[in-house]
Amino acid sequence: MQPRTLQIGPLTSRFNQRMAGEHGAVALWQQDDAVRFLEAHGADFDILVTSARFGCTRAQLDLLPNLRAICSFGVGYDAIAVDEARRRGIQVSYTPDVLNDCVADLAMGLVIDCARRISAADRFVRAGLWPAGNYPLARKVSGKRLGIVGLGRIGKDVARRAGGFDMQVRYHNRRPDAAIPDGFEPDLLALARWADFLVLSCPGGAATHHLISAPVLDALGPEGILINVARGSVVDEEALVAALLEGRLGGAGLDVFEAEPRVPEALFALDNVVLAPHIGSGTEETRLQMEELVFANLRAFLDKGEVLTPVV
Ligand code: 8YV
Repeated sequence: MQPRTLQIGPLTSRFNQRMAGEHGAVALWQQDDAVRFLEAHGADFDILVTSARFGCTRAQLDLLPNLRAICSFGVGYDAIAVDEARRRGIQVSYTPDVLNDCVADLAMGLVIDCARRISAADRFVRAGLWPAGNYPLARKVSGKRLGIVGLGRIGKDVARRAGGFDMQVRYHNRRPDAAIPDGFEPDLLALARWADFLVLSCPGGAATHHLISAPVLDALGPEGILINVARGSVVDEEALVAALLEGRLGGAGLDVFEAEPRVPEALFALDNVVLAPHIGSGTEETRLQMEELVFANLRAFLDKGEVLTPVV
């Protein structure tokens, strides 16, 4: 009997139609009451398709007693109850590597936008303010000091890009990375004190929750700029807003937020803050590659009993 697939939330219409057409996936989000549906039919499903955004909670897993695989669209899996999945022997796949370039590109774009105030300058011109006087001087990027929190696949691509701007790069990890032995900074506060830009590219989840605390923000200081392309949960957002409003932090480029898509409205008026709606992997090319990798993982599980890119 064909294993039964449940898709937990809508992705692109192309993805949704393909998953329904190729795998007969049932759309949980189209049910009148998702919990009632899982209580009544959860035992029917072998495979769950989800994303970094929709995840899969422990409570949802408990209502899927016969699940054998979870295939997620995205590289972050902090919204998936991975420990419980492992305990039950459920394979979990994600979509690493295919989105590294786009997320790293966005990180550097936010560095440059924040330092040179490009978005703010665009608003200045559109508001008709240029005839009244020149735009204020901004800050240089090339040759400055860039700190990276989380030197994983994406962090290494950020470091490579920063080298192209002749930037000095140091990083904070749980341990030094053999590929880049120099530049390891075991003390996050010391890295924040050193850096002109602090780029967050670490995983989300309990281990990094509020890792960027008020003391770290104060160490980065009134000349420092925070860039977050990781997860909103990595930053104490209340402390971040206070530091920006009180001028204790020089600026921020943010693609992720603790309660997204809700964003602290106190940030809206700040010209030293760039706000993006979680678009790190949001390009046609990359999202198509992520989609293909989800389908390849699902196909590999069905044909050989093993996903291709498991969360380890
Ligand atoms: C999401 C992301 O995948 O990959 C991740 O972890 O945060 C994004 O690329 C995308 O927003 C769909 O949920």
